[in-house]
Amino acid sequence: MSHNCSRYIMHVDMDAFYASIEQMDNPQFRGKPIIIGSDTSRGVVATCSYEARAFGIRSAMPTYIAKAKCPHAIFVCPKMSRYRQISQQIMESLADITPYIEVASVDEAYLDISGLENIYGTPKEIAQKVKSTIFEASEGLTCSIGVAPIKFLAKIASDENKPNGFYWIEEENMQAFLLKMPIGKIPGVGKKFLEELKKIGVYACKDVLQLPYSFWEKKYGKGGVLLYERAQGIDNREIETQTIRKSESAETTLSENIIDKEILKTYLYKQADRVAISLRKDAIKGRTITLKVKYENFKQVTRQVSFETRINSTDTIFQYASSLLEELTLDIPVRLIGLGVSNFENDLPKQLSLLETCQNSQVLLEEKRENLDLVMDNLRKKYGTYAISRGRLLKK
Ligand code: DCP
Ligand code: MG
Repeated sequence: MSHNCSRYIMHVDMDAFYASIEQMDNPQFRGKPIIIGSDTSRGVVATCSYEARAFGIRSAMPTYIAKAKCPHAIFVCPKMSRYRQISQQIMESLADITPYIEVASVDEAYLDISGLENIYGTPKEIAQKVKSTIFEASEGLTCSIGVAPIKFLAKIASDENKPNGFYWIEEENMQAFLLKMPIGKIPGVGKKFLEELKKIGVYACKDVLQLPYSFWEKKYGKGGVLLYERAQGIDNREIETQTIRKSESAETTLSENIIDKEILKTYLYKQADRVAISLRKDAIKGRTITLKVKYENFKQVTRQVSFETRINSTDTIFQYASSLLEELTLDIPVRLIGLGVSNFENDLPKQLSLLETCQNSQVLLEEKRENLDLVMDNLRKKYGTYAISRGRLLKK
């Protein structure tokens, strides 16, 4: 049978996401039961390694219960900015496979892979491609993948063979799958709803369909209608594609044309600050700085500089952009100026000699700047964006 006009939705979900990152970053955690969450009496488990799951530990479980189940589990404080950074790298790499991608959470995405068969082969082969792409982009993490004609079944499928799993619900097998699927697996059918359903004798999809649409709508509203649809294998949600950010930039059309580089730099500084704040908010760093200048005669030039280590501090972005500006000969006034940061992928592997010199100067400087940025960002959070400005911005 030809699958040429079938619809394939792929759901990708990282395996024990936060815990796997911690095990990757800290070799001493590998093979051990680790719990990501705060080790306090009122804390809960965010997630845990598969080694910890063997003891019955689960996401959202209170810490004290987790400890009772596995007293020797290692508690690790979540490092959100690291997890978001890896997430960004993963999502960007997926966007290279298809633009039809919806990032559903920090560790999951839907991809519409219909039509990709011509490039990568069967859904299974596409999944293989996705897995190796993610493995590379994340520096060594695994994911599980589900494929189905509709979204909610793709999501259920990705959970079917975790970790590092693949499960494909083909159109002709959908009904059979629904028949044996516990309704608690339907996203949106929570524990409470499940209890209610049990009371009226509804355990499986076929039980749901025994009662009419009007019953479900009247008694349970939206949740009831959702259940009635899902039980028949109906899910009309489209993939809501969004563009994955590959660069962050700012530009200003000047109210009058300017030729003085020092004045132009005050604009660059404001832009560097704006771009850097936005990058830091999402814990993103870039390796390339671009300067864009449009002259009075509308001629436009861009200049770029790249480096080994990714950065997102205001002063460093400004420093590179302004040295790019220094290198430009300005014999005509400028009507627009802007800068951008891109190349959000990994740091390049450092050469040893470089590392040594870096550690002595650039890395230390960058660390200092990051600390200053942190203080500034926190003050802004507290007192508002405009309350806090840097010395340089205050100068005319
Ligand atoms: N998470 C959280 N609190 C929860 C559930 C999840 O903080 N109650 C975080 C930690 C997870 C991440 O979100 O690592 C992704 O959630 P998943 O449900 O996909 O769980 P995992 O990726 O950790 O494990 P699995 O292999 O089951 O997907
Ligand atoms: Mg996951």
